[in-house]
Amino acid sequence: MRRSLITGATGQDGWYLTELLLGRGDHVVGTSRRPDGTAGRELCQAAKSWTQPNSKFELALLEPTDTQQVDRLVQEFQPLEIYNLASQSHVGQSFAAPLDTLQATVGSTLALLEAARRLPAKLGVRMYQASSSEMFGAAATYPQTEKMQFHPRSPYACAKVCAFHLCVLYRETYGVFVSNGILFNHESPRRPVTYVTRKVTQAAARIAGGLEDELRLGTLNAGRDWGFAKDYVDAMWRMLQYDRPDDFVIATNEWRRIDELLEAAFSRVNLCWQDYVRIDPALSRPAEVTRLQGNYAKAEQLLGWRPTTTFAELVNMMVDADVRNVHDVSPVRGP
Ligand code: GDR
Repeated sequence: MRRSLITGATGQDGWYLTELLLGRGDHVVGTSRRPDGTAGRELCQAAKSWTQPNSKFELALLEPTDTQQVDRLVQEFQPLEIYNLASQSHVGQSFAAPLDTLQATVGSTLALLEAARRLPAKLGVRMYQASSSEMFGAAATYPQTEKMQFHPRSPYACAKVCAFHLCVLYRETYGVFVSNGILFNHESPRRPVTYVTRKVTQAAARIAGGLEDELRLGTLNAGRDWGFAKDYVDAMWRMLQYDRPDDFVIATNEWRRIDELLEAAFSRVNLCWQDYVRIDPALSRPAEVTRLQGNYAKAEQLLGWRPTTTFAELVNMMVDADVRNVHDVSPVRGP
């Protein structure tokens, strides 16, 4: 049985990746800081239905920045594939907690790189690093490719740039097979409501259901390249099947402004977003990234990867899920 390790398994991507790997017959160990919390319980429950006769799932407690804990788990489990998804992944919150963000992102990456390089070479471990389009930040040209310079605009992005370069360093210096996935924004009905897409789709559903009467956003003056998270975890997996480690942009080649997101979501429930959306400066960021748009040509050429879901299909999927579950979750107040 192939052994795979996923750190930060209870997040959106961890769910889709666990599903993919269990479907392929892997023995998956997912890690979380709070495996007994709601997200952990829900993931374990869902994993039962994804587990095949030949696959297996366990959720383990792990502090991903604790080098000893990480090393112990890696040496004992001896995974063939490691997916490092653990991080403080909210860009807005990174301004309020810059040091925590840096420590969580850089510390977890370094701990895994060290553990991976100490594994016997004959095992041939391969590691995936969750790098981010936020590293491009204030980039002046579009669309963004693997060759472009980084210009981070948040503590989150600075931390991701550092982790990215650590991976390149360990690849070049110690021969660790580690690939950076420079993923642009990727969303789904499993996205937490603290991110703008889900905040918008949930608000559209709640307003249509008469449960809310306004949506507060930090700014409309930004746009992103939004894809479907399930497509993006498939790209992670493909990176580790490729014959050499490398860095790949994963994106859709298209970008949409936030007002286009609002239009798509609110029109799905026959509402006019201009009647409900208010700008709240308290929700804006000290520094903003106004346009991210990726070019996935390299991933298509080398990995055979391309996105399968359009922006309109993604938004409709998310709004429809929020309409179905409109009474299940409470609205988000913060950014
Ligand atoms: P992002 O995602 O920062 O791109 O990072 P997010 O959805 O948080 O923001 C996207 C854009 O929307 C603007 N915005 C708001 N955002 C939030 N969350 N809440 C608001 O009320 C709001 N109003 C406007 C933001 O300012 C921004 O311009 C995501 C994360 O998943 C990262 O971990 C990942 O690395 C990148 O995507 C790729």
